[in-house]
Amino acid sequence: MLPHFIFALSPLLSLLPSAAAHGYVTKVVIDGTTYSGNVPNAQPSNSPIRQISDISPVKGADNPSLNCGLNAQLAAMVVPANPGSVMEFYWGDPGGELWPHNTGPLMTYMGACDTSTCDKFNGSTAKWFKIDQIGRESDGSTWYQQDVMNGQPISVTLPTQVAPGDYLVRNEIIALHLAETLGGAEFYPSCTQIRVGGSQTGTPNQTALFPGAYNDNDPGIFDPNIYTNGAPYTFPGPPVSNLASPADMTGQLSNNGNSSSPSGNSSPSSTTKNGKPTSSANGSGPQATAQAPLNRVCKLQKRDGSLSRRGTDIAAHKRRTSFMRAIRDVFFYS
Ligand SMILES: *[C@@H]1O[C@H](CO)[C@@H](O)[C@H](O)[C@H]1NC(C)=O
Ligand SMILES: *[C@@H]1O[C@H](CO)[C@@H](O)[C@H](O)[C@H]1NC(C)=O
Ligand SMILES: *[C@@H]1O[C@H](CO)[C@@H](O)[C@H](O)[C@H]1NC(C)=O
Ligand SMILES: *[C@@H]1O[C@H](CO)[C@@H](O)[C@H](O)[C@H]1NC(C)=O
Ligand SMILES: [Cu+2]
Repeated sequence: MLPHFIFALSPLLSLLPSAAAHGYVTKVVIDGTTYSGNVPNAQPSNSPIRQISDISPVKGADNPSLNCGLNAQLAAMVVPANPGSVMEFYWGDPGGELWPHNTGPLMTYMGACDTSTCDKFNGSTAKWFKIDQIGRESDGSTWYQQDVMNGQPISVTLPTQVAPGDYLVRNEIIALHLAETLGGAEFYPSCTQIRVGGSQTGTPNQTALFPGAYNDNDPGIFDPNIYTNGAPYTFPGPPVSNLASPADMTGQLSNNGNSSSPSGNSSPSSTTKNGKPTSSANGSGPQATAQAPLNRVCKLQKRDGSLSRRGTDIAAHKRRTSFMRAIRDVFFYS
């Protein structure tokens, strides 16, 4: 009985995805100036990006680490930005691997550091407002997260009317490849400390706390239809703030879709579109990563025979499902 059990499982075990393959913000580029991230669980560096303890996901919508990432620590720098500045967030892992997931939304929030400068401010009291959210591309099945997997940055334009002061910018990937199960969602928040200049007077019409803004039962977090192409997706958290709208209007340059509804759930658009970061206006820089080599972890044979990394999460998901089925079969039928 026992040998049979082990023989039945060993080929499946070897197919399970590595638990180590997640990620962190390796660098942030603000209006062309690059700031390296703090490598998780290493000596802290001079960076505006708050250090996390591990590249593993934050699990559970009420986890305190939903604030700025796993056990996030204050960062040393507060770096300059302006209303309308473009911030690009690069995700990877400490070994240089690209982001491994392709299913789920990309969202960005700001929260004023209103009781101290951001290098001393505890984000658990921050009043966050959403400045960007993107989900599936216009084909209805590919998520923009696929672009992150391809090495693209998440590019976000700061609100053009935002008032001066220190802010945390919370860039978040939610990986939903296991979201058919309650509690399966993986949260990856990251906070960067910025000091906004200028003399605008805009204030957000609506704010939220982290944790607090999400619930594990939210339709965009526990989503039995996550693998249904074309299924509507409901972003979790508050709607995109009133402040974000003007900036989003300027962020649509490379969006062939030419859509223009900056508020609402479907297409605020200052983030990566069609595989091109909206901000690399002259074609150099980040865009050069568009043809990044295929990641060995993620190769997948498409029906036409070419290799694609799209669907990796679906493949992993199906492997897990067959793994569970194998266990069930061993226990119930052998
Ligand atoms: C913020 O405060 C909470 C609760 O006191 C604490 O657990 C957390 O470590 C603090 N975070 C930072 C970055 O200091
Ligand atoms: C804030 O503004 C956004 C964008 O216009 C809108 O969707 C949202 O409903 C507003 N919230 C409140 C509380 O008025
Ligand atoms: C975007 O749509 C507007 C209004 O329909 C149109 O005038 C404009 O030419 C379009 N721009 C592009 C780049 O397609
Ligand atoms: C284009 O990018 C290069 C390299 O980053 C930079 O030196 C140059 O000034 C940029 N040109 C424009 C027009 O932005
Ligand atoms: Cu992961």
